[in-house]
Amino acid sequence: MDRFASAISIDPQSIVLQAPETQTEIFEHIFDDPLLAWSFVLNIALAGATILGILYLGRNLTDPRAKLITVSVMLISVVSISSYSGLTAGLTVSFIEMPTGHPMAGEEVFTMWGRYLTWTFSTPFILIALGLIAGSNLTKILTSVAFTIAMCVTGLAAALTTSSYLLRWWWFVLSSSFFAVIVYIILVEWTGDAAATGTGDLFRTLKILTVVSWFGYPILWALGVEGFAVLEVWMTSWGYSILDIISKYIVTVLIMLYVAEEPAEIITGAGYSEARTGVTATDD
Ligand code: RET
Repeated sequence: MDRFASAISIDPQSIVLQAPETQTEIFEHIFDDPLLAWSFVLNIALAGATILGILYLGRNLTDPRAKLITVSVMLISVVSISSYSGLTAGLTVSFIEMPTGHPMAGEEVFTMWGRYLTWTFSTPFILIALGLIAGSNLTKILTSVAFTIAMCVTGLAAALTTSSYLLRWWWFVLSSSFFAVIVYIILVEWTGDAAATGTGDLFRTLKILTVVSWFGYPILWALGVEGFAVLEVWMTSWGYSILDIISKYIVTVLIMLYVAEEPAEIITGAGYSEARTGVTATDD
């Protein structure tokens, strides 16, 4: 034992033995649980298939705005395939010791924190695509993007806080209040914008799929190991994976089937997009 360790009477060996699991051990843990592993691998396959589908459906696009929507939906799956690769590799998951008060206090809990991190990059592209379909303006689109980033980062903080059970839930409340802003923008602002743009029918379907599936995420967080620990890890993981299928791939396919036709509403609709309007020449 060296002088420092003996002074505080810790056996250096025990420190080594209690060190966090290595990435290889986490990787093996994931593949020892086929249900968990499959919830990741299925999404890698679906994200890849969605990217190929977008390339196919978007192959003849000429309008720059239709292309912008296409790039936006493609980035959702680009982030997703990377996110699930990180989870599968054991790179973005950890065992985290829960604080006093948590139902699994003192235990090491398997946390897929990479999900919350990567939602920070995927959800903005979902909202940009939805806002563009609704024909909304830059202010509302950027507001929704800023709030979704805030929601995901505070969600990540909720998952990673180990000092206090109360603070975990405080982050959850903060994140939920940012989520409320997004729901308001989708349900009120963009619903009105879409009606004016002429994309109301498609937007109604996208809105229902989005709002219903997005509400599932905080519910799973609260019921899963991060929150009340009512659900097992593989159940939470499949829950998130299924929500991802609805909120990302199904929404993407619906958007692409519409955009591929380059309908007038999304490329030229009258009075439709302040975001699209550049500097207008004045008559003088
Ligand atoms: C958290 C926990 C804290 C409270 C709230 C949450 C909401 C998460 C949402 C996630 C949506 C993710 C999507 C991902 C697609 O790639 C962070 C779970 C409100 C709404 C659509």
